[in-house]
Amino acid sequence: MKRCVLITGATSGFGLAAARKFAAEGWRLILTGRREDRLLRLQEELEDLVPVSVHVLDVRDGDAVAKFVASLPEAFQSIQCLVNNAGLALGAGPSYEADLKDWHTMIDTNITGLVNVTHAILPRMVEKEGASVINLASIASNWPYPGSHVYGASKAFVAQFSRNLRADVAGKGVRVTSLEPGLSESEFSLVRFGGDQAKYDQLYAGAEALQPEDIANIMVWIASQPPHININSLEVMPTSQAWSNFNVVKR
Ligand code: NDP
Ligand code: 8X3
Repeated sequence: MKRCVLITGATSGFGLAAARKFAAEGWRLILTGRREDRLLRLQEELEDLVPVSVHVLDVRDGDAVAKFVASLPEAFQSIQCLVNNAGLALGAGPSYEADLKDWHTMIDTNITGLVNVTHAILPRMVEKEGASVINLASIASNWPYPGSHVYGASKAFVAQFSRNLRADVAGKGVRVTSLEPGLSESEFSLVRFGGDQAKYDQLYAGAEALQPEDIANIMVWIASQPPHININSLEVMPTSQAWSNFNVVKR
């Protein structure tokens, strides 16, 4: 039987592009997100290519995650790849001006949500030779920058959680990857800037940012490696992006 991938956050950006790319490679799809209209449109678009199962799911809700997994149709119960992609940043200002609710939402989504889904799915993947967990971390996992505070810290959790999972599943057939993209053009920044289109346009103008399709190609490449290869972490930036000098603030 063809392989099956579960992608969280498939209604936009990386997750949407990944759904299309995995489908083009013949993978069966389990797609989740909160926006049902987009899930249904995507199902309609892809179901001529491969079997597609869509589920409205807020990853922050542990009970809903457990129910979703328990209710998976039979043809979708054997999962070879989990893409833990659902996530967000809220706000780009300094920590001392941040909204505490935004911090909690990032922690609940990027950490608790990812943990909820992993806890529900990983036991089903153990002993499946060549299975893959691909966790969406970020360059913000590895490098500090002003305004990253809780977002970057939540992604540092994802990167370390990935390494720790990998230590546990060694010898169990499952690969784990921390995928760490840099500047990428998607609704991510609209969400982060509270819907401010002008700020979004300014960020990406002339930046030649990574596109969701670039990341989707990398995801499929990771999942398609021979079973004896584990890509532990993969940090990817657009060529236009690089490190800057250390900041010295003179008073
Ligand atoms: P998008 O905003 O385009 O997509 C985010 C996806 O996450 C949407 O499908 C959204 O679906 C879903 N999502 C958000 N909150 C929840 C929730 N509580 N429950 C379920 N689904 C949720 O962003 P990207 O595609 O760019 O980002 C995808 C991942 O990659 C994120 O984890 C992000 O942190 C990470 N990343 C992004 C980078 C970038 O520059 N764009 C760079 C590095 C990492 P819905 O709203 O329908 O629920
Ligand atoms: C998103 C990339 O640089 O905006 O994770 O934090 S960055």
